[in-house]
Amino acid sequence: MDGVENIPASVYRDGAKEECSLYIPVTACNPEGNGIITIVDTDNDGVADELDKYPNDPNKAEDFYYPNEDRYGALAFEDLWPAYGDYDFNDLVLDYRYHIVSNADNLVTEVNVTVVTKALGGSLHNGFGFQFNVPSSAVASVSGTKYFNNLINTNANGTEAGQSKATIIAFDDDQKLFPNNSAAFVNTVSANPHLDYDTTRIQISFSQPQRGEDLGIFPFNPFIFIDQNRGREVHLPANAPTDLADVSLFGTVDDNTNPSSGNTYKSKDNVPWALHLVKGYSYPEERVDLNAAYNYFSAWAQSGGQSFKDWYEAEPGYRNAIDFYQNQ
Ligand SMILES: [Ca+2]
Ligand SMILES: [Ca+2]
Ligand SMILES: [Ca+2]
Repeated sequence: MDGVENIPASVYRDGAKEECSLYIPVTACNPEGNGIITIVDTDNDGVADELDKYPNDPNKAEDFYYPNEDRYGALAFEDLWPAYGDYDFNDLVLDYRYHIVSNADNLVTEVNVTVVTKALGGSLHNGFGFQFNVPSSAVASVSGTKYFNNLINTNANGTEAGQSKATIIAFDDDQKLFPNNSAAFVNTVSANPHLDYDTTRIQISFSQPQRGEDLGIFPFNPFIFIDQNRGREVHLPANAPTDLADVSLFGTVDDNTNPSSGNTYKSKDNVPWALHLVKGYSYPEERVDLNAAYNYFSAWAQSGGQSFKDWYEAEPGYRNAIDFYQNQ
């Protein structure tokens, strides 16, 4: 009608378009250019759709993972604290990954935690949790926790009641994560059938966006509590007990904890009951001492972490393969 050739739409392929207002930047080969650039920000959070990981959610813009989007960190616990026990460091073995979601102001609005429980080298019924360095009231909601017993008291927002800092109990009874287990242990005796891991996914939303550094340090003070005794907590060395820890156990049997000096969850020989290995953890066969499996663990622990900082690596002479579960 207007004398302009009508080209069928099917001619345009691979993103090519026909429109008079299309933006074409000025370049050496096109010194005139065309139109003006348009930025689409559907959720109006200040981050353009093409850069916004959540283009339809104004509270979310970016993802961050710890230790990595494709990898897990590892935690392992001994569960006879305050006694050493057999020190095979497989009583609870789990992998974790934190997925932090932040908004356009780079403030954290949501934390997603994946906990993969791999091995239970004991018969006690232990629970697992972690703690942020912000008040319980900073949390809006918690979902995905697994409670089997009538042990954990929670606030309306899903954090644990009676805690000044936001504390999330992921599960209250590790044995019940493996309902089909008929053996005494889970994945610590090489001769027994290997059981599928349990994966627990927890989502925490904050009532107000939080500065990442205010939440604390990865992996956010993880801990177990032993055999349905909520106060019998075991944390990583130099980490603080929660408000519900039974302080009367400190300094008893093999433990040398003194919270006022910050020296917590270590023995008189500087030995811990919890391990954090950000690159993952190969653990000993049931009742095999960690010191037999890893030649330089005790030198590392007794030096206060100064010698053999890479004691867990698979370097020549570092490990004794026969001492590991399924020679992993
Ligand atoms: Ca946006
Ligand atoms: Ca967004
Ligand atoms: Ca064990």
